[in-house]
Amino acid sequence: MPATIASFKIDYYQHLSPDGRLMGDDAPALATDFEELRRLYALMVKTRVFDKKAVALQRTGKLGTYASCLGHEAVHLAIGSAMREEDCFAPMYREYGAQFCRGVKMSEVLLYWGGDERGNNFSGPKHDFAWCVPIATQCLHATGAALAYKLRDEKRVAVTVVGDGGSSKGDFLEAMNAASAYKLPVVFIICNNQWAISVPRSKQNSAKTLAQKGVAAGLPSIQVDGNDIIAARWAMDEAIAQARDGGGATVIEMITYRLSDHTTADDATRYRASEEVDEAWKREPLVRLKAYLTDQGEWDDAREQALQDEAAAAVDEAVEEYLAAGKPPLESMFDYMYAELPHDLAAQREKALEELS
Ligand SMILES: Cc1ncc(C[n+]2csc(CCOP(=O)(O)OP(=O)(O)O)c2C)c(N)n1
Repeated sequence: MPATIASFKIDYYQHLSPDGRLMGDDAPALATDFEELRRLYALMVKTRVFDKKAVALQRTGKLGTYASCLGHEAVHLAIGSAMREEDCFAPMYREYGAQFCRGVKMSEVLLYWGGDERGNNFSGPKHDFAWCVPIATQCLHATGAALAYKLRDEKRVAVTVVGDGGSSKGDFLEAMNAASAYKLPVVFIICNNQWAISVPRSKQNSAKTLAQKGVAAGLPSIQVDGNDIIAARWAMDEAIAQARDGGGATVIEMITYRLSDHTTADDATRYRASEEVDEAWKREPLVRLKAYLTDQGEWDDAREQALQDEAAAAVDEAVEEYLAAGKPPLESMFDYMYAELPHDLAAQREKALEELS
């Protein structure tokens, strides 16, 4: 009979039920920090209002292809609100809520999807990575940044997000392995929204959880209800504190649902049952937190209306700023890749400017 030399379990954390009730009696302190919960709710609402406007701009030809974050707001706000300014975020391409928390401007997100690289030159956290469209490569960037922090003896943490689909990529597995081997200050979030474009979670992997991929790398790994901001933020706080204190990396699989099309170039009705989407709307993060706050006497219709007005005004202002930005200078496409431009590109730059003048 074989001896068991290793076994593992994956814990699942949820504190707020879909109808906004606290479950169990072990909720973290955030559950009664109503000021912070209201702040997070406001940021989630602003992110959603922004998202809706961005889709509308694409539909009217004023924006390029856009990746909606509808339904992911609690995941993103948990990430952004748990990080410190000096930490480093390596996002994929739809974590706007996290980026807004870190000082990225709405107009910068619009510039990026409008095809203008100035949208990557964040006015907020200059040391954060730009959006990463190649799937999962950002995980290696985060591990690299974390290695630098460790070598320099800086108490900074790198945080990265990968999708359920992205968690199948070698880059993700290699990044976790290196983080484990060198005990690096990095947090890996798997944003499991159940779909990798048209491929459902059930066809991506037969493992019970995606979190257990972290177990193979030797990292503490958990699953969290990613539509429950209280659970998601608690998990982020714990993982970031551990990383900052020298305790190494954590993997958090956040369970959520992509309520939108993958991008504005996609039509999810072609591969996804409407019943599934209807069910997912019943678990979405904003209604859940609003119900909880209202039930606690910490939210009401007047506050909601004021917030919606404020969000609409902020988004309108960002759209105006974006539309007024004009074209970037021609030479900018040559200027930021190399410290010293190679001769052939220098010649192309000169010719381009000549032809334009
Ligand atoms: C290396 C690479 N391969 C393929 C693609 C095309 N692609 C873009 S998004 C996507 C699916 C990503 O799904 P997931 O990781 O679950 O993230 P989600 O967009 O659902 O949040 C694919 C395959 C890509 N961008 N990069």
